[in-house]
Amino acid sequence: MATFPGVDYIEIDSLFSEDELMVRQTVRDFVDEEVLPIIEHAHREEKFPMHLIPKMAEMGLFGATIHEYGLPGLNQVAYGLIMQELERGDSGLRSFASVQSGLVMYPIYTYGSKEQKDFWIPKLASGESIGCFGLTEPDFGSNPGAMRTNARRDGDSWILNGAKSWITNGSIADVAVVWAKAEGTIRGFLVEKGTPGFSTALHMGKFSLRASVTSQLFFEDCRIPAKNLLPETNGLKYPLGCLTQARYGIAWGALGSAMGVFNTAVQYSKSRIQFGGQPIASHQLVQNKLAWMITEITKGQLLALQMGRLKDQGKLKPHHVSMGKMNNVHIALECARMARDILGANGISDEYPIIRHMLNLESVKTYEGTHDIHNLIIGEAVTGIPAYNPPMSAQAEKEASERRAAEAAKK
Ligand code: TGC
Ligand code: FAD
Repeated sequence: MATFPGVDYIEIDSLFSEDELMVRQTVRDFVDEEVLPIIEHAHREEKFPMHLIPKMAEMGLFGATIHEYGLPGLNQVAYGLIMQELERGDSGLRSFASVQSGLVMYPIYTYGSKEQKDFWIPKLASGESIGCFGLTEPDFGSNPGAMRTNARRDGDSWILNGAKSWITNGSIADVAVVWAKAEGTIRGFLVEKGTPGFSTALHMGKFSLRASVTSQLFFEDCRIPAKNLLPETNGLKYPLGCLTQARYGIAWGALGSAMGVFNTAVQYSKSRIQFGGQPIASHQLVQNKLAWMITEITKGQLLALQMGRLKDQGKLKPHHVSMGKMNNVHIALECARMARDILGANGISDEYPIIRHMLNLESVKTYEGTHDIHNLIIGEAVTGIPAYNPPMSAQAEKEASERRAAEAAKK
């Protein structure tokens, strides 16, 4: 298997430290040697490659930026490069690491009690335990603030009721970080596998992120010990704070997919001969696509790198991260579509990685805030005007009210 050469058009590598490059190389080798040979099969079979978890843990890929508990304490750029290389393997692999690190270890480490941290951080870092993050609900995706899942205090416990949907790792998780309205405010709970009243069901039939487990979570009078409440959480900004971590990782990760498909398209176009012996790479229309791809990848790299440097200085704002997530996923998806085109019929075969990346990126465009929600976040930063919930016209208000009345009558 040939080693991935990377994509570096304007010597961006000179902006990384030796340590950052070393981390990248370690994960790059892992992906070349252990992920690429098995990922098509995992994708076909709709299975997450569980056997890779111990190796990823051994490399320090879970909670890599944490300085305590014997973890590597890497800077944010090195963390981003890890995400980039993992996603070059498969978005599902990066998703697993994003959720474990950014959406489970981060809230426990940042908002948890000392007991919660001491118990869970080592287990999650070693891969002995797997975590998931439950925010989205069947009726509340882009607008999680309106969630229905609720928790009521009962003596030394909280009683949890509700449902979460589209939860990465949901059915394989040992601990779920679940967000619920607890007596009026949104709080985080650690729900352990096997807790009576807690069940899960797989979302089957996905044509995207097939090598990733996605589940629904159900809570029916589920009794959670009070010690499992994340004590520092008190409002929507706490789950949104976790999303900032994961979105940052996606901004880097999407570049990995883009680099993977670009590299495949260059190689293929140089060896594919049509019309009189010329490789298709010699045609201007094909070169135009490759030029667009490498230009956008290069701009995306600079955006991700600047975000990382700002994050290390404590200056990165959520609306900066929105630009990175939105732009880099968008260009990665466009690169995948162009690469698919360049490969002709072979572009739709999983003998090549392109169609898999292309389908995966459709999910990545939607999760962690859709492309359009990030547009609105940037729009709010620029204008100071939130446009998520514009006032309805009198006619639309009347129709919505009639719809609600009809639904209520049906029930
Ligand atoms: P809004 O009033 O704007 O904000 C409420 C409070 O939160 C603060 N805040 C943030 N804090 C930290 N990080 C962020 N990214 C933040 N965004 C907002 C904000 O300052 C405010 O603080 P305070 O002190 O005033 O209370 O809230 P809103 O209800 O109007 O919503 C705004 C909106 C639409 C941007 C937000 O709801 C949103 O981001 N929606 C998208 C939902 C989303 O991204 N869901 C992702 C679910 S997890 C997932 O997809 C995992 S995929 C994992 C994988 O497999 O990789
Ligand atoms: P909706 O919110 O219904 O949006 C539908 C469309 O309407 C989108 O195009 C959206 O941009 C648009 N829209 C919505 N509101 C507005 C508005 N105000 N203005 C303009 N357009 C708007 N969630 C978790 O909590 N944890 C997970 O681990 C997790 N993993 C996931 C894994 C996968 C594979 C997928 C596909 C999703 C996952 N999600 C997870 C859920 C994901 O975060 C949501 O799907 C996402 O937030 C969008 O919500 P929705 O699907 O309900 O779409």
